[in-house]
Amino acid sequence: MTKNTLSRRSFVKFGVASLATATMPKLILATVEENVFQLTAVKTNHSFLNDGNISELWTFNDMVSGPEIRAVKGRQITIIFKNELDEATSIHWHGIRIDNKMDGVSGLTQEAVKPGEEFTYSFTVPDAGTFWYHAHNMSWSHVARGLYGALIVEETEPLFDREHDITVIIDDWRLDAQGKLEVLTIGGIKEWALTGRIGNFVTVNGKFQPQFQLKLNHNYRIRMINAANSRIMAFDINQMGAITVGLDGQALSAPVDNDQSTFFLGPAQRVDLFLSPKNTDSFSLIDIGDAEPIEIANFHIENSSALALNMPKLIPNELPPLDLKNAFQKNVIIQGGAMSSMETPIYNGRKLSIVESLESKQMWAFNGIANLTDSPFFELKKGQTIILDFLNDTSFRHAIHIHGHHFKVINNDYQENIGQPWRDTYLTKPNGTVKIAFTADNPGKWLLHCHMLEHSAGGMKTWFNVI
Ligand SMILES: [Cu+2]
Repeated sequence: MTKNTLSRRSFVKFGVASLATATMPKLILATVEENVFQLTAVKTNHSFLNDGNISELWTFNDMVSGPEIRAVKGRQITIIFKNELDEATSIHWHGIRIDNKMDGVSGLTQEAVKPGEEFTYSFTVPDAGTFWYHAHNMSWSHVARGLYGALIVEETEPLFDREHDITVIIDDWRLDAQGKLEVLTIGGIKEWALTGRIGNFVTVNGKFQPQFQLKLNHNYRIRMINAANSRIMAFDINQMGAITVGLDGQALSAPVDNDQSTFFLGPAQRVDLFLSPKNTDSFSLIDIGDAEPIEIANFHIENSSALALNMPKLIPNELPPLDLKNAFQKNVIIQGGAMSSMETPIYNGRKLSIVESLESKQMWAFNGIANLTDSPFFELKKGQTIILDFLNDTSFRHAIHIHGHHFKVINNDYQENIGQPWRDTYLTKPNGTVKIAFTADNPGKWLLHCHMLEHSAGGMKTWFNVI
């Protein structure tokens, strides 16, 4: 946490007044009809500390943490999007293996929707799981101001009712000394060159330290989503007695009984947990990813006469298998940022001077090239498998996200470990290497970028073509 911001302790003190209870997942307010939803981007006046200090947020449907959209696997859903802001924006449906035209990437798959205009998104949701949606035009600014929400795709046969299927969408906001959203630093050079924008006030479902009511021996699914611009969270879920059953919207082939004590949740990543309280001790959800642990929510367990029942079984979605023997291979070096061996990147076809790099804020790159180019980073035929061999040659961690596809980490010998989970976002370590593979079964122009949104805008963004 930077010195010029409020300490967390003072927020905890302030926060007591705004302690929220019974935070059920929000239902979308504007369900037009079955499988048709309305999302309107608007300005929202919001007091984080309930003390009269008002921040102007940008939200969907005037809700801090936008309305939760619920769909059923295999259905087509339609979202009528209206932009009532003063800036153009678009919506990306993170993790959905989607029709490329509907991916919502301004400048690649569509033009950003201008103020006062509408755009209708309509697509099939092929996978049951935990997903989310967020603005994808100037997302470093638009997401920091609140343009995001959960997108939950339910199994065709529901496994949990709504009371037992809990969404925990986590965001960090950067507040100033008055407790208002600090807008001057949105897009600041330090935000771009270092870790990205890290907030000092963490909310769950838009609320400060909400309390969830659970019942003894009942079975719950907890869907955790990291909606922060750049914060890497970490949790010790042994304290909750939970098991991991899904990552990035994809059910694991076998649940993980968490003997390793900590899991990381990088920007845009999701984890699904199963949880059945076995005693009535309340417990806190604590993010231990920062220097100081942050209590972000509390779970209160009510007594109940229910008998313990077996957890339901998740059925993994069907993803296109890997063909590693015939895979196309590409080396990718992640470069740039402060303390980097790369001085400046190539941007718009020309190597920048240091001054130009700072002025244009283009300071990150894949293989020396910052941001989108006219021709794709690589091109694949539909059905081809690709292996991307990453080296993170920077001093920072990066959350590498691939649009339209889910991938597996493969081992150093380029062999598939069948038990590896499917992911859409992978957290790389400084000086770390990782090989990932996916089968390009979905034609179109797809983005590949860091989900630290400042890094992405600062150049760590490219695209590939599937024909
Ligand atoms: Cu990054």
